[in-house]
Amino acid sequence: MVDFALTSEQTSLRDMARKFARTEMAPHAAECDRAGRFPDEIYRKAWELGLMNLNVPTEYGGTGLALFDQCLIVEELAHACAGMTTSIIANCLALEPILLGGTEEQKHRILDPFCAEYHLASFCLTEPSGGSDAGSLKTHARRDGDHYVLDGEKCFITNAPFASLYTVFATTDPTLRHKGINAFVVSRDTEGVLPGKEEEKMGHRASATSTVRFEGARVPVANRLGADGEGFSIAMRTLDQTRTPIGALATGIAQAAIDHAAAYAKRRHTFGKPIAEHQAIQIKLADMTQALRAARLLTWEAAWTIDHGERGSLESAVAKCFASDAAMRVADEAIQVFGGYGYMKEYPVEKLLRDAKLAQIYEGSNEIQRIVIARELLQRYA
Ligand code: COS
Repeated sequence: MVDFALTSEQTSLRDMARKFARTEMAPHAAECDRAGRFPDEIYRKAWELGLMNLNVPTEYGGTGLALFDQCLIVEELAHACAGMTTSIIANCLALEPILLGGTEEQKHRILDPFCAEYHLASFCLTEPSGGSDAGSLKTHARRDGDHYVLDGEKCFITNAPFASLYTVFATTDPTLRHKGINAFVVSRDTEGVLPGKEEEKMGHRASATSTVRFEGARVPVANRLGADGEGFSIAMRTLDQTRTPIGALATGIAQAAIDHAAAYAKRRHTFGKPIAEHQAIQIKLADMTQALRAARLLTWEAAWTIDHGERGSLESAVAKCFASDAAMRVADEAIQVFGGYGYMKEYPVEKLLRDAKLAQIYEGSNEIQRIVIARELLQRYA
């Protein structure tokens, strides 16, 4: 039976995340956005409350939540600030390759100390020469005895300036394309690991993004995840898991846009009555509500599918793609409801549009999501 009712545990989790989002994150969202400030103190509090390593099982020191429950939390956090949420959930993305490809020894050796304290990790796949064509990455891994030597550059890496650990994808032989790719866990302390300066971004300005250069960085073979050449599969399986929470993040942005637009529509008067009483505004709010509810349900369906042991490539791509497109439309309409005020930084809705835009790009652009969806669909007709 399909049941849309949350359990009492899920309701408590959602309420805890909502309280944290509204009391700790929202009051600082505008200031961090304006200044491009990385609020480390808020991320530390999120870790203290168990809101950070959501996907890591408790036996390795994480929160150990099902994907569905992670999505409930992510939507609440993103309602307050999508940028902060990106930095809070970046550990889930960076640690997922260890959960998928690591041995028991690697999981305990790497995750136990990492999760026992407040630490940040970054997922290093994208490169300056191409993000969508992940199989063509150029960062090189040369085997040298019981080490690999990494050389190359990653870009657009969330939390990279502040991370103590990186999961890095590199190739031993670019001519092999995806079959030559390996995944490595690299400590920030390693000589030759060089995070770059923070990028100035359009949105998600409370999150830090930079390049990471590897110049002869020596990584023990013991830190390779999976078998030789398994790195691409680990990256793809990671993204299957982590695209669904991006659907939840986009849903949180859309919910915030509707909350702001509906409240404003009830207090703003034109032609002698609140604009909420004009059908032009009601139609906008109705369309925004349809998009929001569909985004949430597709996200929940994808999370449910993966929690029930399926790969969920199609479902997670649908959720991420639909919800981020929906968030973009809903944020755009929220600005329209606010009129000229919506275009002003003094009001909260223009930030939502800037934040929604990234959800259409990162963790695989929405064009890539459509490729994944079409390939998965067509396979079913083979
Ligand atoms: N799970 C497991 N294996 C997968 C997989 C998945 N979800 N998707 C693909 N694979 C496997 C394929 O089965 C194939 O394996 P075999 O060689 O054994 O047949 C291999 O990986 C190569 O797959 P494919 O031929 O589909 O690779 P492409 O080079 O065509 O690329 C896309 C596929 C476009 C889907 C991939 O490059 C991609 O996801 N790009 C976007 C990257 C991204 O999201 N970046 C954001 C980084 S985080 S901000």
